[in-house]
Amino acid sequence: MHQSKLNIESIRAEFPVLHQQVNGKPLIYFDNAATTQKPKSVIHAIRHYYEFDNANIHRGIHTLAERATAAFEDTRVSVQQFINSREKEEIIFTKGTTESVNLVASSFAKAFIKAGDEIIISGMEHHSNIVPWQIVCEERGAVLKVIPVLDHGELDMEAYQKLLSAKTKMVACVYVSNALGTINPIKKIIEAAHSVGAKILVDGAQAVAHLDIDVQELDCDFFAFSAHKLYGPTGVGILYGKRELLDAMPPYQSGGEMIKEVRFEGTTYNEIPYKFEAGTPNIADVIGFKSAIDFINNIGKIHIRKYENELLEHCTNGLKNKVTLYGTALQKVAVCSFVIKGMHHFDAGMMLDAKGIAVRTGHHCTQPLMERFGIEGTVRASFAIYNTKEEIDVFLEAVEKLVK
Ligand code: 7TS
Repeated sequence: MHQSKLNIESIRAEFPVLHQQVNGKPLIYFDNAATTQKPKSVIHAIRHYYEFDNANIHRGIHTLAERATAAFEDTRVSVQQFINSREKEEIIFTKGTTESVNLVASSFAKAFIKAGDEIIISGMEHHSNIVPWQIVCEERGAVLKVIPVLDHGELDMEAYQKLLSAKTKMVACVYVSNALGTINPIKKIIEAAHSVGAKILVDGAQAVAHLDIDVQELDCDFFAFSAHKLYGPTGVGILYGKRELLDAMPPYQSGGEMIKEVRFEGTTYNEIPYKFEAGTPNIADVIGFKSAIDFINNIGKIHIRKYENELLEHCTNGLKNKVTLYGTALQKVAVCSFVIKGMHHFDAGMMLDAKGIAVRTGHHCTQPLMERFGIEGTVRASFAIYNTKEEIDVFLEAVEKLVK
């Protein structure tokens, strides 16, 4: 579909938050990699649940409990279809990518990682895909290896091949970098991990809103993401895992819901996914998430990708000769990360905010990556389906003034 065929104005009309002034200027929201805004359908679904269906799930036989349970489980099926997992039981609700990674790190490690084993991560991971593995290594005497990052913000695939060995038990790698926008060759990374018998966790937090995801086609062992980065609510995350692994892994948290039978002599655990869903979950927001998936499906990822690529190209061309861009890989999502010569990124962020423009500044929870480039942080503009070229023009003019 050509840009003119996507009706961006009617898409924008779905997002109440966009229609306001900030510091006396129309809001320009370019912090979508941190979290996206929510369409009315998501807000309404959450509100509807609290106004009509609020009840705890999986345990009551009364009507409200049945309605709440059905809506909650409907989202699981939507997610299953959205990422094409074989079974809906392979979809586990967590509170975000961070919790999904922690679940795997903690539980997979207990079952499968021993002293001397090696875990590989990349040099462009978000802290949430670094620190849990550092803790695993400390606790189990395993060794952490890191795939280096090349100058354009791409992974050094030759170096990755050399890091892999029979000792590698887990590769945990980001699909799309939040700080640079790089789309990593994840299929090759997965195949290489499997060729030495390692398992692989893909951090899909920045990928799902922009790229088609088919976990069976990718053949990844685990895939983690957060609802709030794809027009859904905060406090909901997904962990996809292959059944045979999830079945073999011990519970991550324990309490209600995750048990089959509790006796003081010993407890048996529930089947997946419930084994990994202890306690009352974030029912309202899980239900709201289904509307976010519907929103994306109604537009179509292919159209989203195409339109966002136009925004990326427009912004990159405008910034190219004015600032230092970080992340110039050939394959990118719509993220522009840059530094203005002689100006601290925080100051740039504050001056842009004064013009109603919301960008992220700092290290983006990727301190080792910033260190790799010898910087403390960047200014990051990241785009979503409701952004426009006109907004980018206002932004470019503001950046131009800062450069001068
Ligand atoms: N992995 C990646 C690649 C991310 O971009 C983020 C969040 C996370 C993991 C953690 O997700 P959470 O939902 O559990 O917090 N990234 C960002 C960001 O770039 N700016 O704010 C949050």
